[in-house]
Amino acid sequence: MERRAFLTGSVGALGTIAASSARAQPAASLPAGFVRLRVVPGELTVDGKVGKAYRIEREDGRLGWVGRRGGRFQVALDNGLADPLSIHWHGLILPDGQDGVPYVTQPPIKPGERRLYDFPLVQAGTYWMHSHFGLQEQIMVTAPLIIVDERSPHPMRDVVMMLNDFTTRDPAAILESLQTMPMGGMKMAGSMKKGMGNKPDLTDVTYDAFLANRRSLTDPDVVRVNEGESARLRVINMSSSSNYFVSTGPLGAQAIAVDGEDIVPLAGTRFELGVAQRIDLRVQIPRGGGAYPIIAQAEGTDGQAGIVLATAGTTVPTLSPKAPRVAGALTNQQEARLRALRPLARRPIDRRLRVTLGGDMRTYVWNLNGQVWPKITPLEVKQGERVEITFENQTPMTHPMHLHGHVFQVTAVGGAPVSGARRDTVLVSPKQTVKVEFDALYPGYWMIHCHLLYHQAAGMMTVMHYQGFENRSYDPLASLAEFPRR
Ligand SMILES: [Cu+2]
Repeated sequence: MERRAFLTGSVGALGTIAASSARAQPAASLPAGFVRLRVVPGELTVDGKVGKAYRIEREDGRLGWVGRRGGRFQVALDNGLADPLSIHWHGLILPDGQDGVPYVTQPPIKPGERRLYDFPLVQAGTYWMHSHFGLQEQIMVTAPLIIVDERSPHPMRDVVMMLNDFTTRDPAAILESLQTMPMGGMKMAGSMKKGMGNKPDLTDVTYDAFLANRRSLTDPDVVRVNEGESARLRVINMSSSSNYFVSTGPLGAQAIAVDGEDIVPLAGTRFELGVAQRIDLRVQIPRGGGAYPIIAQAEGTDGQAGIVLATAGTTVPTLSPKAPRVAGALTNQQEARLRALRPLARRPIDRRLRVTLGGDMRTYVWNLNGQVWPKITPLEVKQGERVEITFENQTPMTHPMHLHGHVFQVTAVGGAPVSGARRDTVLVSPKQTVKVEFDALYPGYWMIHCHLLYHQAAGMMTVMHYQGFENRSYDPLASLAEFPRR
């Protein structure tokens, strides 16, 4: 019932305002109710190293967007960069034409151009936004997208923890070294490899630092909390190619949602978080207060980032961006333990799709079903079908697999059936098979891809297409011809 209203007028009424300059556009010229988001260049100095850190910011300079369930996502997005861009609203159920995939659902937004987005919010939870253009995600064209549920029975202090991997290098040079050096990044000279004892099957890019809320642990974000209160930590992995272990230390935590969707609470102190995934952790600040670091250590490295929850008058401890030990690999055992709070209704599967994950570090060509983007054949589904996707990982590396515009339920991890979490990005461990299910309700062209930025850029991406769907404002198949090739 909601879907009809949702799709009506979604694409045609929007379109592009050919602004002379996004920078010159005053907020007053916005349509009523719209929020202006500007993408602007920026830099960060992290522990003495300077790197690009672009911003998607509101008028008040804060990153990203916050809304409420039942409202609308009404955003005027201004490209304040010298390059084209395209922003994807990660995890949202939305009209295909506003999904922000350049050359597939929309033409890129030119420098100085404004693009309008307008659709109803049918979800609530922790989402994010990031560029889907080129390698802009690595230079932190990333921001939170939070949808608050005002009906939530347990109001909590909301704390957002954004994780980014930070490099002083040009991402294009990183990709080129991965593609041209023997054994990918492992033979790379210089600062990229310095001091990092990682293995090629865990991480293929070595970073200068890991950041939480864009800060290093040498100068962390200290969030003021009150003793005795509960906080909802919305941890968002905005990294380009780093998975993390998130530790709450002496604060016991309960994971209450993943990728925006509620789960049966899972207690713990150390949680796995793959690239592009989110986890909401409920923590309780003890009576008596104190300072409580929340630490994320990157898989396969000794690098870590974090924030500190601190009550008034507490001394914040000195923290190091280097952990005492190199972290091992994520196991994906957590995934098998997650249970959706509201599982999909059971019904027979109408269509089974198989997606094999292939490629290797040596050639650094990555594929899905043997096909390398953009030379792909879309996977076809029909509206109304219950669809199962089986991800079969044939490589010795973990891949975070993301489906656009849908929320799936994990139904098997490594061959073991589960009534798993509902989410939009699932890790598939080396040689592992993971199954997911969803109802095909949203006609369009929807990307399926590995969310490791350099894998995606090296071909690990395909499209799921609804039979009979045509994008009237934009012809994705014709536009694939424009897709930049290296
Ligand atoms: Cu991958």
